[in-house]
Amino acid sequence: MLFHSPGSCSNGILFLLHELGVEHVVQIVDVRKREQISPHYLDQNPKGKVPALLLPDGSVLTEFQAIALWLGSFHPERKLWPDTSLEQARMMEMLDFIVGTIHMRGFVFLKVPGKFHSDPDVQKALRIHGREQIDKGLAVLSQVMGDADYLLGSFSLADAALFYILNWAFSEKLSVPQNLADCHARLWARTSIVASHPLWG
Ligand SMILES: N[C@@H](CCC(=O)N[C@@H](CS)C(=O)NCC(=O)O)C(=O)O
Repeated sequence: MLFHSPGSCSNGILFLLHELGVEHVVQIVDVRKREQISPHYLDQNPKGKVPALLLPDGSVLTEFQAIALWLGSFHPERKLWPDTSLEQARMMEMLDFIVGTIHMRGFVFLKVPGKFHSDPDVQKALRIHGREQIDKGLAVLSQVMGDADYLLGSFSLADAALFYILNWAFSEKLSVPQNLADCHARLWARTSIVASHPLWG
């Protein structure tokens, strides 16, 4: 079972579940309604974040990169998790950059500066800082991707992370390098869920 908030980073994990054809149930934990801090959810996931995956053994797996890696291992023939240690390191490097830097140091400041400070001037400064991190981050991703169809050449776990941050970039009306925008359209074309579906938010 996926604990999911439509429109959040758990969109990337929802995307992967569909991409890999992994049977799953979605439990909505709407962060816009603060459902992530309900005692019931905190009982399952004391971190109070989504995404989280309830595994068949009853344990809960958290953190985007860890969940993506675990799902990728379901279908070794798809080679979503590469064979060599250098390629694996490159994959982690990319996932960590997207989640740890572009999401956590960019979009969090741009979208929810009120989490950090109540002063409107400080919030404005945080938004500017977040925006700079995102612009720099997207430029790096664009350079890494170059002329390829997907971030690391062929489709990989890193594209699931790219998917959710580009959803945010477009909903925030940011400018997105053309090769990333083209990749985003390719990713949408892979999923069976239409963009307007309430699960995407
Ligand atoms: N490091 C976590 C970050 C997850 C995260 O920040 N999720 C956001 C939604 S995009 C959330 O649950 N926010 C609720 C909150 O911070 O209270 C991961 O990689 O999964």
